[in-house]
Amino acid sequence: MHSRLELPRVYPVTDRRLSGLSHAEQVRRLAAAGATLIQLREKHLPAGEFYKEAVKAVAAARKAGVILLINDRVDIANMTGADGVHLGQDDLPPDAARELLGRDAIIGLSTHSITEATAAAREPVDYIAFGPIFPTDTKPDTEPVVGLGQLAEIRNALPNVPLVAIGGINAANIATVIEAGADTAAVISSAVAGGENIAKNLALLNTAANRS
Ligand code: TZP
Ligand code: MG
Repeated sequence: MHSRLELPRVYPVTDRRLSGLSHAEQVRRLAAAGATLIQLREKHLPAGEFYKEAVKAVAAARKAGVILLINDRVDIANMTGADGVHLGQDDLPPDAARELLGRDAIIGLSTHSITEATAAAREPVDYIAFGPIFPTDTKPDTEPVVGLGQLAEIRNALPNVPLVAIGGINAANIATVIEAGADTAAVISSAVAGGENIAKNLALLNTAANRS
């Protein structure tokens, strides 16, 4: 584990298709709605287009004073001056990303089992993400659902690790993931689906998360 990042309870992740908006516009709307930590997730554009979108999104994040992490692509995080990267198990390993991005970069790592999460805690990362907690349509190739029970087991095994829950989280169930031990819920569809609803979506998520 690298450092202790102050995680907000709600961590929105951008999606152009679900929102119908550019990443930069999603960052603006999410920041205006109170988000402080945002992830740019782009699975469909070629690298050059992804890079151009990321440049604009990083500028929007700077202007709004929010932290922006790039999903998967350490090179794009590096070149755009983003605050860091969110890595999957098949991306560059955390120590290589750390070497490229430097000690101040924020690095998160996705895990899908207790074994992966325990191994991730030994890496130079700032948080561990765990999921999918609930079924989700947003990531079709996702790993099997892990559930609240395994989330609680990870919290027990790794009491001090900054822990992000992901997958199928919405205003109706966000309190349960916080109660099971997550510091934060990463949310895609319940935050950005139907871009015009972002402010309302975030308000509902924040109210529900902070009630627990
Ligand atoms: N990783 C595990 S589940 C998931 C990712 C990226 C998708 C989460 O999307 P949603 O819409 O919040 O369920
Ligand atoms: Mg990934």
